[in-house]
Amino acid sequence: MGISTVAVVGLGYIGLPTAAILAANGVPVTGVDVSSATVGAVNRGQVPFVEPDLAGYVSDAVASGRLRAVPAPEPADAYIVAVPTPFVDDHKPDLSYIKAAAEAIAPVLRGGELIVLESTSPPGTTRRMAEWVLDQRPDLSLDGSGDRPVVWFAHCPERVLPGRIMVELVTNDRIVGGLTPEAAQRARELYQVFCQGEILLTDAVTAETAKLVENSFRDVNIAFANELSLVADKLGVDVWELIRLANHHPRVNILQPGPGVGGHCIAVDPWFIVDAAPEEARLIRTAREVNDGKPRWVLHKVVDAVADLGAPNPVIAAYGLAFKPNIDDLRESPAMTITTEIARTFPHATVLAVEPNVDELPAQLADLPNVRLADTEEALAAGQVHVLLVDHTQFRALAGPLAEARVVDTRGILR
Ligand code: SAJ
Repeated sequence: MGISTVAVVGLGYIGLPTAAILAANGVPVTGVDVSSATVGAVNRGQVPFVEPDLAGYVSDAVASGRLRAVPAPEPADAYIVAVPTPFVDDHKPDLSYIKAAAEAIAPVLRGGELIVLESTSPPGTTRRMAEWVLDQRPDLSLDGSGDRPVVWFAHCPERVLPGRIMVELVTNDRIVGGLTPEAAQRARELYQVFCQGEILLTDAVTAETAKLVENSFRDVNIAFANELSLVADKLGVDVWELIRLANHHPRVNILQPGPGVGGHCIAVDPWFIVDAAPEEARLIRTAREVNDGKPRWVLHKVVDAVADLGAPNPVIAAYGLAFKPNIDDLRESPAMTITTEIARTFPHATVLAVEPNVDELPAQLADLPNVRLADTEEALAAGQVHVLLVDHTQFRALAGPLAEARVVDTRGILR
């Protein structure tokens, strides 16, 4: 077949690294994004978000002429769709970005192209994407029927861990599910350009479900740890010690409790399974509820600590806003939710938000009159109640200074 050119639709956390790694392997890539700011930034060789090593890949790819950002799809041999799949009210998946991508690609197809959906998607979405394309292009087909040229559709879910994307893009195994076996084969050829892991072929709906299952597996396991933190608190047991000891059993491996589960993947994807099989996915739903309930429980602990302090205008220091350690990503972050709720619950308090990975507060917090960004030294000196929300490496040094302080430690940093 030969894939000489690739278009990556959606230059976000997945699309831009994928475009850059393809370009680094010699493939001419157009990166497509509806945001003119993103198109402009990429064409200047800049990355609009923080991800280790990505900036170097993007600036090299643009400088070599192999990566070019454009506002709308241009003809290519293969398309990779990496657009958001959020959920709307009642945890229903919102496929509008995929539909918009499909409808933007359809007019430039000539027949013989491969279209790969990478966005994490509910079961059946690759088929719907194909329908959206072929509805616009009845002159093309899935299988050559009626002598119409074929377009090959596949799903290849991204599985890279934010913070390690440029490494895991190369080393992780990939699941490739085709709407037809030949589509899967062709998608494998595309991913072989940069993926050194195993490339496992299946059908599209199994690939879609596998990705959702991976993140649900992690969500259920984190929920177990979060539930244990509530149980241990009730029993007066130290949950970190409890888990450390239990994990000495050869077949036990409990994850770590925290303030809740954040990010745009693990807190979202399990709902796609619940939506697809609401009667059956009882454990998966409950895990989501347990994890989503954790910020409220932490807030109660802060309320108790402030009551114990008894000051009318307390200074509350919140350490960490990101959704996990050592990144600047604040999306769906339980630390953001908790800090916001602390400020709203205590309008007469001063809330010092410490987040070493950002230069300014996001609007959600900046709009609150009693919150400001502070550094660790100021928070340690002025804080009367200290709430540890993210285990950034810098915060490990807090165990000493906070040993005698009034602390709500959601991450076991003081241990
Ligand atoms: N967390 C805990 N306790 C733990 C582990 C994690 O509370 O023991 C929390 C984190 O603090 C964070 C959330 O869970 O708030 C999610 O963090 P994460 O590191 O588990 O995962 P993500 O969201 O950064 O990336 C996940 C990965 N999926 C799995 O590990 C199964 C990644 O491989 C996926 O590519 C990514 O979702 C995605 O894009 O779907």
